[in-house]
Amino acid sequence: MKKGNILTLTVILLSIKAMMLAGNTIPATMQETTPSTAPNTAEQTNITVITIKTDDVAVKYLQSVYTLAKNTTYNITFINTQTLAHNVVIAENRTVETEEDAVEKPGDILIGPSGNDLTATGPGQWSILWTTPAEDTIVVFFCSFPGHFAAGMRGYFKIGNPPDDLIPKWAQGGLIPGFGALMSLLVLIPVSGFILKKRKE
Ligand SMILES: [Cu+2]
Repeated sequence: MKKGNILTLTVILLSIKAMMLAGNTIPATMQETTPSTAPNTAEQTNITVITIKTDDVAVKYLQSVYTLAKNTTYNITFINTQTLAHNVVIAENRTVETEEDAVEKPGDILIGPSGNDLTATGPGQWSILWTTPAEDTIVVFFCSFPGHFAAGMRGYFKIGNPPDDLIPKWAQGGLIPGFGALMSLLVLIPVSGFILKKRKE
């Protein structure tokens, strides 16, 4: 075999090996994405379903921040997995900063039993269609059963690209984000130290 042919063969074999290796390194989670659309009726009209679910034990929702598009209709589905009664009140046109604010008011949207119904119990599932505001804003939602807002059963929809000062005070900054940044630094310092040490060697 000529030298040139051997070289070509080697290049081809190396390329095949590289392709195989590349194929193996794609994480399984990146190969498939599942769109979050409802079956049957909602899928026909292409309405996205936003699911707000209770924690299995704690008086809070599993997810508290959702980013939605402006002037778009969503299917908001509330799932209560607990025997304790809960609901979701969307306070579209007002701010909700305290437990006193966290009661049902005219203009609010109620999903599930009313917080004024003290005989209500869970579990259950309720859905409504809601069209988001046309401007960049924050809309708070909460559970209106007495004491549940204060316990942490609250969240907000980020509609479009709202300014940070619209975020309710109970959801701003505080200990947790600062703590997270500190932890990241503590992890990064030894790692960068190790890299620098390796480079010097
Ligand atoms: Cu509740």
